[in-house]
Amino acid sequence: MTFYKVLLVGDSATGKTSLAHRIVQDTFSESYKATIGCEFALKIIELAGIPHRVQLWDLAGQDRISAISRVYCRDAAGVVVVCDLSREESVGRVKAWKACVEEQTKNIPMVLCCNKTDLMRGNWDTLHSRCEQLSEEAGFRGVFFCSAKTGESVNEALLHLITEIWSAQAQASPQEETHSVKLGSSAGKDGFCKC
Ligand code: G3D
Ligand code: MG
Repeated sequence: MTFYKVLLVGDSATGKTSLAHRIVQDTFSESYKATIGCEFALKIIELAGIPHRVQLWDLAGQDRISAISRVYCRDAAGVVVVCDLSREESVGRVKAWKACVEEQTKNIPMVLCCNKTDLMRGNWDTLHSRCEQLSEEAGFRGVFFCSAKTGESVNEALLHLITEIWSAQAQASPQEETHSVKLGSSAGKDGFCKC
């Protein structure tokens, strides 16, 4: 079975931890503690009948974009860049997040998750279009308008990313297949680990 390491990056409080919990446990809580250090969680995603183990890495202290370490990025197969639709400055920083990860990785697929759609009221067509344009300009493999709270489009975003990773790796020569990582079975009962 393949293992894919997937990074969650983005400004602090955009909803990375909440998205990880939604993906792994299909739950949402208003009271997750701010992430300390790094948490990772495992999720099995089935694609065309083949199970893929996805290791989600959720790192804390990410307001400083330059803080992403080489260790965090090592062997990553894909990235979810998260922004918060209710805080436009976080939308403005998605390109910087993408560029920062790109400095440490080899051209891996990335998707953009614009989180907290449940907070959007009235007409937000302009913001929606801005996100789509940003995604296209920055070369994301897809943009998703999600809510960790309601679950809207969360699984779709991850499924799309895994499909992109899978097809990218299928095209790579066997020698270049360096993005699958091997794991011990260190996940806790809830599927989450801390380091
Ligand atoms: P982070 O891991 O990126 O730092 P968190 O972000 O997952 O800790 O979420 C930060 C805050 O945003 C939390 O609220 C959390 O409940 C809220 N949040 C996350 N996702 C959503 C969402 O989809 N919709 C809404 N409405 N809120 C969301 P607090 O109040 O604890 O700061
Ligand atoms: Mg967090």
